Amino acid sequence: MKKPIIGITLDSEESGQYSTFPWYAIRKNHLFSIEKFGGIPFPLFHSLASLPDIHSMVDGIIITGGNFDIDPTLYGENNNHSRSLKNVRTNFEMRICELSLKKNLPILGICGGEQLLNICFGGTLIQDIKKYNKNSLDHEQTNPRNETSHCVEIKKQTKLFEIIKDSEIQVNSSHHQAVNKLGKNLIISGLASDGIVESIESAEHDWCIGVQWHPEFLITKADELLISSFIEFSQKKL
Ligand SMILES: [Mn+2]
Repeated sequence: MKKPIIGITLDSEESGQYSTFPWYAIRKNHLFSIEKFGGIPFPLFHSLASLPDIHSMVDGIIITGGNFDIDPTLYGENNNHSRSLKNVRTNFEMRICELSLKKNLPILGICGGEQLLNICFGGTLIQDIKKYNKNSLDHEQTNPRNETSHCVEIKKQTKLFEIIKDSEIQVNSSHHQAVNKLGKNLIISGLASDGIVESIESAEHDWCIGVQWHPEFLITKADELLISSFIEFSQKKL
């Protein structure tokens, strides 16, 4: 049986550490978690010129996050609290997301990728959680990221609940922004105890889910169920 090819977006840096020239990067666990559940990861470089060809080759898309923010002007706000921007990357991810939604291709948005999904559907972001609510949980956990740090309530009658089959899960947390106004035709499927949105999904697509945590670390059973469902669905699209 042919394995599904999973397009996964890369991070980029202009200079430093690996090379003084521009380079791409991705954590190994992103790729190996795809492989573990039967997919072939296909890292996506940020080329709009190659986008239509690349897109016709993949069976599912993962939008990853990184240590940067999405330009708030994309959701109609001034840049109040954002950290560094990566506009070439964001532009590429927005285009591939739009194309994938049009083709009803399975999409998993992880962390910044979940936030990008919300913007793609016309939503907005909380630009800085601590400034928005000083009593919020610490969503930038200080313990290692391969451990959990807070719990998420999963709403019943959502696709995510159908997959995870649990109404309360433990997750890791590595974000200073979050979904604010929800995009059109999206559903909130998971909330932290401070009310911060932790997961969203499209009501009009077969498999389009965004999670604020990092399931690629495969810390919990819920992480495994989520990645395996995504790969399984990408397989069905073949
Ligand atoms: Mn969190």
